[in-house]
Amino acid sequence: MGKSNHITWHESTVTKHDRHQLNGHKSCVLWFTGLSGSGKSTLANAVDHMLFQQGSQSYVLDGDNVRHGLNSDLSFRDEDRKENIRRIGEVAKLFVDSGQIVSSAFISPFREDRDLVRNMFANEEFIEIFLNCPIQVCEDRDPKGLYKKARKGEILHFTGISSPYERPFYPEIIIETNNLSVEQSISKIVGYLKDKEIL
Ligand code: PPS
Repeated sequence: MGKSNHITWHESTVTKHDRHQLNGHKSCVLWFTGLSGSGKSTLANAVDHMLFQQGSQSYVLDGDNVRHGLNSDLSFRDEDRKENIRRIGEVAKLFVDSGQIVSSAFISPFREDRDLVRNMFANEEFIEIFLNCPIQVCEDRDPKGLYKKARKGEILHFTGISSPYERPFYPEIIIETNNLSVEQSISKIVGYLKDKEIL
């Protein structure tokens, strides 16, 4: 079933700009992408914590968590990952409309799907952060023991093992998480946000 023809868009009385003025910063999505174990949740939460402590409006959307609820009907097959990312893009857009800085931590392995989300936003609102970490390092970290299971064939369609990861061509930020500490990574992201006058 497609979209109904009988729905009408209502503009909000309070605009995004009004919310930016109240919050003292602009809103955007920090779209973390990378392999399992590359540090997406760690960095997204660290940025969120830092922003929260300084009084900014911020929130984390995390792959594992969202798949417990909103997207619990989706598997890790390509078409379901696509739908996963599309829905998250729409959710992130609502958060950005509400004036927040959203840190989203999804593998989001397909370029086309990430670009679909990018196109939901104004240019400066979508900040793709590629966590560039060799798969050997992610596999050595294996924080949830998933690589081990994937190697044994106990998890199918596992990113980097039995399902592809497409690196972004032109991410706004690249972080080599095997070379930078969490603090160094956060200051790189905050530096970017200040340069772009989001903070
Ligand atoms: S995706 O590709 O963007 O739709 O994936 P995402 O929603 O971010 O979910 C990734 C987390 O799910 C766990 N998990 C798997 N990851 C990759 N491939 C397979 N087959 C898989 N099965 C379960 C895993 O904990 C991922 O979390 P991270 O934080 O990336 O390790």
